[in-house]
Amino acid sequence: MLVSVLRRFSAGVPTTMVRTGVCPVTHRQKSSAFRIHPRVEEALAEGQPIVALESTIITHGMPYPQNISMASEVEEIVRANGSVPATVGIIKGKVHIGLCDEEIKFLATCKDCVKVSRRDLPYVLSQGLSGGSTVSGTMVAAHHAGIPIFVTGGIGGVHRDGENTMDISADLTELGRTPVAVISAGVKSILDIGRTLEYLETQGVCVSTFGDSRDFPAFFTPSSGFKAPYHVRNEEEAAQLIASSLELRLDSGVLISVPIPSEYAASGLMMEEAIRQALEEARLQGIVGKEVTPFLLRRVNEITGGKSLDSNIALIKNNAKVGSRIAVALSKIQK
Ligand code: PSU
Ligand code: MN
Repeated sequence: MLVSVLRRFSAGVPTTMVRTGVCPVTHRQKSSAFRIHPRVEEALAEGQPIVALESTIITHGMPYPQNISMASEVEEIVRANGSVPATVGIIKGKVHIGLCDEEIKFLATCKDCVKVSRRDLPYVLSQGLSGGSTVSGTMVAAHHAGIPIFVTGGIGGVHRDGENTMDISADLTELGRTPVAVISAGVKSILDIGRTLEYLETQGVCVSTFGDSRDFPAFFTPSSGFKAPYHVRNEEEAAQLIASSLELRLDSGVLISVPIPSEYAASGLMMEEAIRQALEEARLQGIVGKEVTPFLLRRVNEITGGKSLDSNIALIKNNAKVGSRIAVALSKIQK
């Protein structure tokens, strides 16, 4: 207690008064590549539950203004369910862990923001650029700060035809090398879901669904036709799974897939048709590399007349609720 009080005073910021939404007057860390928001620092020092959130979803995954309202609503849901939100993003060459409202607005409206995965971090920092962190970039930051839980919508995976193009998201290798638990709604069917699960197995990632079924979710729809190896029935079981992974010091991540609530699920057939068309357009236009996922997300949303975006937002909010409760359960185990 005394230590944390002293820490607060030495930071020069009365951190109990601020929430992550408020811009800090100062950060304690002056020289490192990272900037941890005082509210997140306080939560870390006191062992409060924290949920990391990504920002490529803000910069590249959703259009303005839905991206900004989604980002602040998701933070609010995390708070309402007992955890401190820590949205990660890169602002002028620093990796921020915990963004204030102004910084989220900056990312939501910037035109030249970079999509930042692990491999992009050194360049973006050296050039003082700004960007949204992907699942892999966010895991690097969460691990640096010591945040074991991270909520997103969907992770990247093995792309369709990936066995020829070798287009396999860095999210999968990150899950294999970084001990952070990722709560997502499974893998989008723009990807090859079967090969994605195979690749996660190769990487040693413990994959589990959340709920009574082992049906691996396909983002917009609650099941993909593939099974996860395991399922956890509730937040406590999920927290126990994460605690065991940390205890083992495996240095690899855990993937917990939460199916989209059925009332928000999109028609699988409609999504499949939109995805088929978007994939064909990407091929004809020669879209490759890191542009593929943002292109497909945008086109699928346009083709479905915004229906995919509605489902996308609903499932992220649901993941935020579940993830925040898992973080609360984990912090009780760790006390
Ligand atoms: N899936 C979504 N929305 C997203 C992404 C994936 O439904 O915004 C983003 C995430 O940040 C993810 C990244 O980490 O795309 C994966 O990109 P790539 O396929 O290029 O690895
Ligand atoms: Mn790729």
